[in-house]
Amino acid sequence: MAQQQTITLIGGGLVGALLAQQLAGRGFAVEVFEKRPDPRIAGFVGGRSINLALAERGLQALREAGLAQDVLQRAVMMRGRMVHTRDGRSGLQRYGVDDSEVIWSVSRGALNMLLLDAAEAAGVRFHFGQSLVNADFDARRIRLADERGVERDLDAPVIIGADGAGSALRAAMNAHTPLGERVDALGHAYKELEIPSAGVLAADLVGRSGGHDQFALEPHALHIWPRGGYMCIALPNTEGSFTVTLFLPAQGAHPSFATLPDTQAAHAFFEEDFPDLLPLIPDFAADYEGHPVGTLSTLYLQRWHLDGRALLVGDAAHAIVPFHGQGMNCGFEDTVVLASLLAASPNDTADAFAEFQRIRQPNADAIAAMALENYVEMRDSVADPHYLAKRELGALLAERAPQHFMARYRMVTFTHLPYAYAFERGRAQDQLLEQLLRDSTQATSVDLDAAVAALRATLPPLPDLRHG
Ligand code: FAD
Ligand code: 8R5
Repeated sequence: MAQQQTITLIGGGLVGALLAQQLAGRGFAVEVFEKRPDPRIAGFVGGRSINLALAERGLQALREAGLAQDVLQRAVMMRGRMVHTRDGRSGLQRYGVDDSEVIWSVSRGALNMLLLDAAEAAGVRFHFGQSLVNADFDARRIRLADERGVERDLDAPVIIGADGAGSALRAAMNAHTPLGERVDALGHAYKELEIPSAGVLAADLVGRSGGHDQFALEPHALHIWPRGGYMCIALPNTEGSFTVTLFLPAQGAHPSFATLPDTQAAHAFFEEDFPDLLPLIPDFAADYEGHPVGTLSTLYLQRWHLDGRALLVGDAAHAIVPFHGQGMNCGFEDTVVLASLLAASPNDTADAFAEFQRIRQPNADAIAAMALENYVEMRDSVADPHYLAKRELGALLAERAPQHFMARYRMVTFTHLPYAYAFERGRAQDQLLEQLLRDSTQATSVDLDAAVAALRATLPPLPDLRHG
């Protein structure tokens, strides 16, 4: 690069901060405008400990940025799903074959601050409390507002929007050239509640919950209370607390958020449906009343960029429902692809942006679809005998013919195979499992030699999974 090319990034959240670090490392001058104040000074907005599941795709991006070890040090390993049934029993369904295939619970605030430090160390300049208001793509200028609402205009020849699901840059781009935007509301919403560390809970509860010293529940698992049309989940935090999320229809017949308008109704509902979970949430009423109801939708765009002038990445381009725990992971994977495309053609951003969309959009569409499907799986199929038989047969096939069978969840969560490949291969494998289980209701009564032969005859071997 003869002259250092400037890239203006909108949003210093998870994807913006990681992308900024990678672009600065490749020689770009990166200016980031972030609406919120610097969380390292102001404390993370929201204050509550909110955690996210980090899986292999996100971890690989962090490895390439040299940050994986730092992040893992503060993460809690989750080996599988701990399913809590209505009868009060619980059992662990491992996500992978062993402890090399686990996911990690990380604090959003801590992760964001670590990424900001790393980006700054790489030379990125952050401007906090600066919100994008509008953009003039023909004049190549952006309009920003500070925290008092005072506006100013700035030159910005190349703009990347990492400003999240409600992206202001997307709105500005769409006003210039329609992006073909479609937002599919799920119709379900969520509310976060907190299980404090066991030290804070009453001693009798600690005794009853099995005596994990600091944790009120098994810490090394993602907990699910599936209840058919809805569910609760809980992810562990490093300090021994858990963040619980209730997922429920927004409107309609009981139970929905509409039929649980106040804490009394919600408390009665938990007593009925989550009796083992309720005693672990001592501030139930305050949490339920104080925390907002979050909405869930999938965002589809026909266009992610305006030639070489502006591009959307992360949630701004492809927000998805949370049920595969892949929103951040997918956004982190975006940053690796984009940074390498831009490094390869720093002076032809139009080409890099077009190529980015060409590579990433089919994969974003695939994870959007799989995330929707995983809600059904989490909230009810985990208790369905046919589903369990398929899962068991799949595990047997994976053991016997690892080159030919890998559960879709494992492809998504523990490999770098493109999401679109995992989606397609998962469908083909599922068809075969359905066929094999047509005549027998139990995995153990299937002739495994014949099943493996059928598998080898119908499907090509999986790609080489050793990652470079
Ligand atoms: P964001 O993280 O939303 O960052 C956008 C940034 O842009 C913010 O800092 C915002 O302040 C800033 N901004 C917004 N508007 C403007 C503006 N006008 N001007 C300037 N700046 C602006 N994903 C997973 O992979 N695993 C999980 O377990 C998981 N759990 C989740 C739990 C919750 C409660 C939620 C809400 C999401 C979860 N996700 C998870 C999804 C994940 O959070 C997102 O996919 C990820 O944060 C996307 O990163 P982003 O940088 O694109 O957007
Ligand atoms: N996001 C997750 C999974 C898959 C778990 C499994 C699911 C909360 C708002 Cl709902 C959900 C998963 O199939 O056993 N891995 O990671 C994270 C999830 O929800 C996050 C915490 C969430 C948005 C609220």
